[in-house]
Parts: sequence; structure tokens; C-alpha cells
Amino acid sequence: MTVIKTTPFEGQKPGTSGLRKTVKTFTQPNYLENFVQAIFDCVPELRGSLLVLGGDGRFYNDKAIHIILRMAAANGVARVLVGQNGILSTPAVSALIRKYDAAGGIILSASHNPGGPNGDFGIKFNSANGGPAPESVTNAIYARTQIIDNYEILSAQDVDLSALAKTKMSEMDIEIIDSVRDYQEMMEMLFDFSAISNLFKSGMTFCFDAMHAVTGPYAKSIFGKLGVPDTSLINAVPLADFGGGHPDPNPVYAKALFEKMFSEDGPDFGAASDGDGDRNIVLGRKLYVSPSDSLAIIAANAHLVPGYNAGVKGIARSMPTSRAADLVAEKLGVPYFETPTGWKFFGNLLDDGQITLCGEESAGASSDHIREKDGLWAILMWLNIVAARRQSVVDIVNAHWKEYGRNYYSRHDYEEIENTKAESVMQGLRDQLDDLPGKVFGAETISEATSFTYKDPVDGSTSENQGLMVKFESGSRFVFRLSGTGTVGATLRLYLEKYEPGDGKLDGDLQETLAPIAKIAAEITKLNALTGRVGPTTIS
Ligand code: VG1
Ligand code: CO
Repeated sequence: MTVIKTTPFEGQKPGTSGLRKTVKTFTQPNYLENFVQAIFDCVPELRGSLLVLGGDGRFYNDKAIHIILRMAAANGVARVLVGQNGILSTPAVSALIRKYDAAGGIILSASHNPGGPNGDFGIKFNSANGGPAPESVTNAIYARTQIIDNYEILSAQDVDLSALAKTKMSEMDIEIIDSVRDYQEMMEMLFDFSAISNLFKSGMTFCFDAMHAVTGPYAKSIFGKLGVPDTSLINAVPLADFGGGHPDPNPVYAKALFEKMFSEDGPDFGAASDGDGDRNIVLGRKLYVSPSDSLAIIAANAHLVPGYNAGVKGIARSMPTSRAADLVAEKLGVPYFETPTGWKFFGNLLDDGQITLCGEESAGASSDHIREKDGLWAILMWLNIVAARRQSVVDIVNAHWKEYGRNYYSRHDYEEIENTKAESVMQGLRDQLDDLPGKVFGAETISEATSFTYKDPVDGSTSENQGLMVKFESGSRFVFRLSGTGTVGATLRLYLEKYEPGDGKLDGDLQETLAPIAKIAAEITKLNALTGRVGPTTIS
């Protein structure tokens, strides 16, 4: 074992979902090592325990795994489960931590960010409950990176990651495991696989886009078992650079899928997942199901799915996510919660048994089966609901809107703007919050304007500055927040929502319907002048 002297790097503060930086930043000598040592220093339970390790297969995944294994051995970890070829999706890591009582897991992923030598890399630490480390832990890790002066590493040969085998590195046991098996077993317990395969037997057409990211092998195995032909799975081979795209399932980056689904003879059911397999989108014929609606529809129909036939205890959603899920919770008579953006904020509610389902507008949904969002789970949930209701995706969405009303919803992203410009938009709005209530803009009157602070109902911890929210008397609202996952400049997110009751106009054009709210948001914040942009970079 060697103790290597090092000096701190600036900026190793985990964001919404782990530490994300360019590959160039991560591959500087000692950069990854410092952060990993900080994890071992702040989570002493890892010594003598089990660690789960894997990633989304992006460039530098394998090299990082070899480094982390040598550091784990030097830091006294007893045993490591590593996904074959270094591949494990984020939900699979969460499932493995829980199933095998690991003290934690390390996931190498920058999720939807582009990969390759000129792309991004990332590292996330998940705790013993299987969920993203809470802020108390990520703050401690960050504090440690600021004063770190050495790290421990073993000199050892690289382990063969390709063969399913058990081996040893000094005292530490290493097991290379099937990336898919345990996860798939869990899915087979939760869902009615025979009902879903009957859907395909009866001729339902399907297309799943793995975006050359981690879900390829999971999709081949799980959908294969359900009788889906390989030709219905596109971009299903994980590539280190995701084929040059962003593995972000939205209309811009999942273009091939959207084109298929909006064509004249497109499939009945479409879906995609992101870089690390924790997010999902679902589409029907010529219909993209808004992720906020998806959460609500899953909640309203969960009782039809074997794993959830006992019903839903409660529902949580991130603050910018639309209120559609709240309406379902109200009807079910169960509690609902509004948390800050980022999956770590759902952990306590799930552990405490207060909620069964949770989700985010950014295409993340999951349940208490693990402590991460879960892309394939959400798609299987939809397939099971389609099978149980014997209705198409389109019919299910329309019926839902009729019953609950429609929360028209869209997110406008202003990407890669200068940090100072993004901050000036936020500060400008923050300064006006107290004066906005009562002001009239066209048909809308502002009822409330606040900076979102979350008080965790389980441990009482508070998280401030989680986004600026402006609500109107009509029930519409907009939210501004700065992204915590980007690596270049700042990304300003504008979230728009307008509610239309079930007997109102449910088939309006989404962007047209939201345009008046977007206009007010831009006017109040002087958005275009301050950012120097005429409009958003990405609309989802
Ligand atoms: C984004 C999403 C957020 C999600 C996060 C991580 O964060 O908005 O809802 O939890 O990505 O998802 P931000 O801070 O950029 O808005 V993933 O799939 O990248 O692990
Ligand atoms: Co992800």
C-alpha cells in the first residue's frame, strides 16, 4: 500500500447528482483519487464492509474502476461487487446495495451529459439505504476535499472486468457480477410479465431507445423475456461516447424515437432511458407523455400492478414538477410532498414509509422498491398498466385528463450561459419576490412569489434556495432554478405550468397554451436582455 501526497482541487462539490466535470478535469493526476479518498474518509463504515461499484460505460469508466478498486483495497473495504465490464445502471446499484446489505455504492456516471474524451464524467456515492448520499454526507465529502493532503492506494494488477468471477486484491474480495440478473429478478417480482408479454403477442408494436447508454443490456434481457424482438430496441449497444449524442431522453436528443412515434405508421408504445438508466420517457402514437403526467398516471393506476396492489401510501414530487400527482393523491386520500430537485430528497420519506411513489419533471419516477429513480421500472409500470386496462397509452392519458384535468407543463432550458448572467436573472427575481403578489399581468394576477425552502419532515433538516416560484391566482405558475448538473457555464431552467379542468380545453397546443406564462416570466426577469438570448436552447 502506498500513501500518496496530494493537494486539494477547487470545486469538488457534488451537485444535484454527484460530482460532474469534464473528462479533462477528471483525468488530471489525483483528481479522481482525491474525491474517492474523501468518500472513504467521510464514510468510515465502508471499512470492513461491502461496496457496490459500476457505471454507465462512458469513456474513463473502466480506468476509474481500476483506480477505485485499488483505493478500496488500501482503505480496508472487505468486498466489492463490480458489474461485468464495469456496467451497472444507477437503479441496479441501488437494488444491489439493498439486496446484499452493502455499506454503500459508487456509480460512475454523468447521466445525461455527453461522453467521450471531450465529454463529461461523474461520480456519485450512494449510502447503505441504496439512495444518493444526503446533503450532510456530500457536504462532508466536499469539506474533506478542500483539506485533503494524501490518499491511500494499493499497487496491484488490473482485474479482468469481463469475466464473471471471484478474485482477490490483497485482502479484499472482488466479485464480477452479471450487471442485469438481480435487477431483472426484482422487476419480475413487481410486474405481471405474462400479461405484458400477451400485449406483445397480440401485436402491440413497440420501440425502445437505449441511446447507446447503459440500459442496452438490461433492455435486451428484460424485453427479450417479454417477447419483444431485438429490432424494436434501437441504439441498444452501450458506447463510450453514446454515439456522439447526449443520452438525454427528450425531443431533441431522442430524435430517432420521436420521429418514429410521430410518423404515420409509428409504433403503439415508445420509450427511452438516459445515460445511467435512471430516467425514462414514454410515448404513445403521436403523443409524448409529459413526465409530470406520467408520475400522476402511474400513481392513479398503481393498484393494477401486482407489486403495488396494496395501494399507494403517499406521493412525493420535486418542486418544479407539475401538480398533476398532487391531484391524484388528493383523490386517493393519501399525503403528498413537495421536495427540492434531486433524488436524495426522497430518501427519508421512502425510508420512513411515508410515500410509495415519487418523481421529477425531468423524466424520473420510481417507488419504494429501491432508492433511486428507475427508468425501466417506469416503462414496465406503463406496460403493465396498458395490459391491465386494455387501453392504449393515448387513451389512458386522455382519460386521465378528463378525470383530473390537465396540467399543461413544459421546461425551457437556457444552456451554457455565463454564470454572472444566469445569476443576475435569479438575483433580479429574488429582489422582486416581496413586491410581486397582487401585480396583474394580462389575464393573470400573482398570488405568491417565494424562494423555495424545504424542511425535511423526517429529520427536520432544511435546504434553502431551491428555486424561485411565482404562482398566479388562476393556479398557473412559473419557476426558475439553476441546474446543478452542467459542466459548462450555467443552465437556467424555466418551468411553466397551467392547469385546465377536466371539462375545459384538453387538446390545446402545449407551447401556445403556456406562451402567456412564459411571456410574463420573461417580462418580470428581463430574461432576454439579461441572458442575451432570444429563446431557450432546449424545450422539453
Ligand atoms: C437534473 C434534473 C433533476 C435530476 C438531476 C439528476 O438536475 O433537473 O431533476 O434529479 O438532473 O438526474 P439539474 O440540477 O441539472 O436540474 V440524472 O438522470 O442526471 O442522475
Ligand atoms: Co440519469
